[in-house]
Amino acid sequence: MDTERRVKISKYLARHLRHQPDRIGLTLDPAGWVEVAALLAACRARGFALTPEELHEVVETNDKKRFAFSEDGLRVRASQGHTVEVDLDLPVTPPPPVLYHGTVARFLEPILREGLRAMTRHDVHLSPTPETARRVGERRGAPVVLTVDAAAMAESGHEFRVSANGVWLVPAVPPSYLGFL
Ligand code: HQG
Repeated sequence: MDTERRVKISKYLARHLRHQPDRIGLTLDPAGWVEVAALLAACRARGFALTPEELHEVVETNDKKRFAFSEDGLRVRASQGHTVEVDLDLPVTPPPPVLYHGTVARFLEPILREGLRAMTRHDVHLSPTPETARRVGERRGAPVVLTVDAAAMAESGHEFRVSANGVWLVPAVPPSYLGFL
């Protein structure tokens, strides 16, 4: 499969496994899973046919491992990034001492005033390295990387979780834990 097709399938899956499952008549279970067979049928019915092999290739080779199969291989879900209500059922996990958030200058004033908020997603997304955070910020313009004192946050009871693809998730980051790289 060429890169263009892979990206097209990845975007289609992200749209329907994170944001608008009902657009193609799908219902996610409470943890965000959908039967592979139901997903393929729904895609086909909406004129976006893909083969089981293509689905496997996209899930396995995705640059950010955005999707994952269940252990039995019968279900698939997005690993994070949902705007629809899901409970990914991830365990609370002690974070590394420092995490990073990539953003852009125009958001800094509200971020430093009110902290990082989840906005349309479930959680604030934090990166384990400054490089990854920079790439996240670059989606919107010249990146600005903020540090998050995750050790101090965890110490005062904030709950961190980590997605299957290594994104750290926390409901919010108060401004006092933020710093500049
Ligand atoms: C900003 C991509 C104003 C925040 C990436 C960000 C990531 C505030 C934007 C994943 C704010 C939200 C998530 C506040 C936060 N006031 N702006 N108080 N608090 N913001 O897309 O972290 O390709 O929901 O800085 O790689 O950019 O989709 O979050 O700029 O992992 O798999 O509000 O999305 O992954 O934007 O990106 P987003 P994000 P995928």
